Amino acid sequence: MHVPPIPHLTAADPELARLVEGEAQRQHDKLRMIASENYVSEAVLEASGTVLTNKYSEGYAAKRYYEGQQFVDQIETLAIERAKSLFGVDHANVQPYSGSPANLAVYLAFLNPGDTVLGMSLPMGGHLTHGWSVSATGKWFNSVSYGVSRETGLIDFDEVRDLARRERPKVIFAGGTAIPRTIDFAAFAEIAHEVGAVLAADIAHIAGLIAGGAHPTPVGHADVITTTTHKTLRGPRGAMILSTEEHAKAIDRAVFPGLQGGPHNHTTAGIAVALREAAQPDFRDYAAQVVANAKALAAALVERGFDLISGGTDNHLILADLTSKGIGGKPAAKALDRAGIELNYNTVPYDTRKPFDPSGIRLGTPALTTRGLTEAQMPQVAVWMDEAVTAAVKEDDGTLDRIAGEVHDLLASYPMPGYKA
Ligand code: DSN
Repeated sequence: MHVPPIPHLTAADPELARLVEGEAQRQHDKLRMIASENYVSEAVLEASGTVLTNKYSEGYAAKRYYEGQQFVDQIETLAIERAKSLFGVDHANVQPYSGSPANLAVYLAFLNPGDTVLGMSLPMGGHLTHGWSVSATGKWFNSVSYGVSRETGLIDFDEVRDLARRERPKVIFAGGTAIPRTIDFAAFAEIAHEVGAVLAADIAHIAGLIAGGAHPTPVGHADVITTTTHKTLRGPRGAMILSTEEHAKAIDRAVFPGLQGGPHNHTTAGIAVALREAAQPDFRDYAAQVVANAKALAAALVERGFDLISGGTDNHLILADLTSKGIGGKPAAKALDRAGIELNYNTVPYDTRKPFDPSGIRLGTPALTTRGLTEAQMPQVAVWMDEAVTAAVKEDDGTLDRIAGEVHDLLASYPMPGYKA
């Protein structure tokens, strides 16, 4: 049953309530390994589902375009102060609706259409909004991309430096969506500052690890930092932009009125709660455990013949090329889902297949760590993954269903925030 319970929804709209309950049970029964997903606490769920959704608040605290902000101003200020304290920054904007609008605000703050931006290419592990061709950021700006070395799977800083010197970008993005290794923000900063570019660190995937001390911080290196709030940080779906005082006004103006109208106050409240949780000592244990689990799982997968990009992981994320297993990422991901293991198919660097049918899978350990799994369970997870991939090649649905039952039985001992069996 969903927690908090949803009796009013059940009475008013049983059809929708059934779907919500179904999703809650699905999240309970599956080994959720999509690297960008997690389970928020019940406190975050409650804050996100409040009457704050009723309120318009265009503007910023004490400078709004609507009356009645006696409580919303305090809530947004609380979220801002908690973000500043957690990450040790001068300024925080907690209004971006999600990661893509947060990144768009960076463009609006620092570039004009046609200006040059340097970001990691999407198939190498970057994000659409770091200038990829199909995104507005690739269509409206002159986008140049860096990648990773074919041999090591690591960012090639010689390439980044050469591109920056030649193309003179106004903004350089560091970060992405499929980077299994530590991001060297100091190296990016050296290059950005040599060519007079603004360094934007997109820490969406690793914000929780940074807050919990399990990944080096970009603070002190990056001029501006964007992040979603719902990945390793374990808040509601939303985003923040952190910056030095120097860029505070430009960022605020870009978010509102540049790109957005009223902030989603119920989400701001959920972000405030998540930031408070992330400042507690046990969040450091969680962040360390996310990484320990990923390293243990990566080692067990390598032992079972999986070909991991860069050979392993330093963070929460693993990227595997399944070519040597004789299957594409998409059919493997679908088979794994049937086996109770939820992840996504993904391009791998230098992929010869198409993005909608790529060679790889991407997986991560934030959600299963929140459930309480540790290194002790990771070899079993690797065994299930290997068996499921082999079964997918043989189209052996019986094995997939057997694994799904075993996954279900294991997870019965690990409570899920937001659901009561
Ligand atoms: N969709 C996010 C992810 O899965 O990494 C990025 O936008």
